Amino acid sequence: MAAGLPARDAHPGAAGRIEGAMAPIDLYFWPTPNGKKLSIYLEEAAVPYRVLPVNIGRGEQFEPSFLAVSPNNRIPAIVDHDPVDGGAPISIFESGAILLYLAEKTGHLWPADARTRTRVTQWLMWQMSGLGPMMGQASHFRVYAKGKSEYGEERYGHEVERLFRVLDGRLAEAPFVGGDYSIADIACYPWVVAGDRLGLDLGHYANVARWREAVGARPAVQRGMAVGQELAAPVLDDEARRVLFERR
Ligand SMILES: N[C@@H](CCC(=O)N[C@@H](CS)C(=O)NCC(=O)O)C(=O)O
Repeated sequence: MAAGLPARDAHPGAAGRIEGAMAPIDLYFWPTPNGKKLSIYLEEAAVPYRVLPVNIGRGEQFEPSFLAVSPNNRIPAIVDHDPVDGGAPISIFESGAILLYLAEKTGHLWPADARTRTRVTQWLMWQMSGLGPMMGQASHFRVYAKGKSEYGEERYGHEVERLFRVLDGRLAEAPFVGGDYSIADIACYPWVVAGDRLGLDLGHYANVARWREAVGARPAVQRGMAVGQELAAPVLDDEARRVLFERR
């Protein structure tokens, strides 16, 4: 546990999951779309984990002890005390890298066939480089800094709509992003849900709407989405805005 950060035991939704043979994974977490990718995956794979909250609205992501795990001062990050090679604990940052690491470790929601696996990786990278960052920018301009830049609101709003059309097209040809349900769906799902605050109308994206319902009906997804819901303030206060948007 990083000094300076409050420790927590496993989230109640994961009760009993730290009893297994595997040492619990430390999940450095705040209830944001990127954080929830990991709580969902850990719930899906029934991997024992404990949640270590990093309050990004209070600057805990800049604590040296957290930076030792996640040098980019972003959640999520993990420490695996029980790596497959039996060596020293491994720390990993970047949600896509963590999903790949855990998928390779557990084999869960990770296709055995190379062709399918490549398709899953491709859509995972699409989420990491496109959907996530562009929705982040759209949220910034259209929610947090609303009215400050018409250009920013339009530029990122249109880009998010384009990405939703791409996702909708993919889901017109397959039930899930990679074909079968996989880590690629887990990467996309919390972001598609976050699209609600951008006012995205899923009525324009019928395949995304059908997929969202199917993914959201999974009990592990519901548990993962609920992790840490008691932690975050629904609206960013002034201090959180200063920490997240003004710190240089
Ligand atoms: N590409 C990174 C993005 C992580 C990220 O942006 N995390 C946000 C919360 S969703 C964060 O920790 N922000 C803290 C800050 O901006 O200082 C990932 O997918 O892990």
